[in-house]
Amino acid sequence: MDADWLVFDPHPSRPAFRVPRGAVDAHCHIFGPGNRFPYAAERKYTPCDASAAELLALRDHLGFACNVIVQATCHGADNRALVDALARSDGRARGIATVRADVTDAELQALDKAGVRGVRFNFVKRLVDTTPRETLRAIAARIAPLGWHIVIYFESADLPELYDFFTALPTTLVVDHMGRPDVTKPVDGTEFELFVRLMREQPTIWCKVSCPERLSKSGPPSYDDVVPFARRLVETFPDRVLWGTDWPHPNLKSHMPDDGRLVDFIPRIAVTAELQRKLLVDNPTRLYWNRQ
Ligand code: 0GY
Repeated sequence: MDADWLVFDPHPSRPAFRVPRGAVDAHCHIFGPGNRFPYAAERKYTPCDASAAELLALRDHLGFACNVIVQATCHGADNRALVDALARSDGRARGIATVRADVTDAELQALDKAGVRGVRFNFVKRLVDTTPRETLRAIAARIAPLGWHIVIYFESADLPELYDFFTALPTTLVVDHMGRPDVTKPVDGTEFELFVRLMREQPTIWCKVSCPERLSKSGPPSYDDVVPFARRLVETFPDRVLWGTDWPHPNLKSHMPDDGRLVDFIPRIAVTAELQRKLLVDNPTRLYWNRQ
């Protein structure tokens, strides 16, 4: 394990906010265990083990019904740990995989059967080596017929350059962590306006209003500086937002959040029961469980 990487909180508090029945934690990961599911040779960090059993226990502790487990970069395109976790969930988890362009149709079908509903394209340079756009377009063409979507992860400073590439992709897109806004900049400033424009112009683009612990400069436990950004997205696009814990919080070096307190962040960004139900239940259920 990297010495500068913090371990997730083993005893998160019980949230004061009671999530609605059927709530989905739509962004979380599992790591290994490394002796069963080895980490990828090309990884940029080595995490602590964070097993499927621990994730399902956290789900119950926080009051959630379901999870969307996102393949993390430290497992590369080896989705075995993800598939194992999906099998242990009794249909209460869906997955986002990482695949290469040479993935076979049989492999895609098997992932689909396991509960995978999309792939992730990662543009964060500290996490992955660059994949040529042609390769990503080829993968998109392969997964589109399955009705899958693409989860995209990028830094806000890179959006101008990525904008046209994103809007030309053939599937629904789900943006991780609000496109990682610089929350020291104004919520109505040029940079965040570009992200809002992307969502406004493309009704097939969704986003996760997640990761205050990663984005905040004002810090825990209240992450006040992230609230206006998340709240604006929830209120402008109430039918296209998702929320997730990001457990076990890979690569966080400043502090490790208390997952119970993260759940208590939700009513500050989704301030009515209706917005909370859409964010936590209706939207993720539609995207991940009610495939047409
Ligand atoms: C996140 C964020 C990060 C890491 C990964 O796949 C990953 O390794 O997504 C990060 O370091 O910002 O969503 O988990």
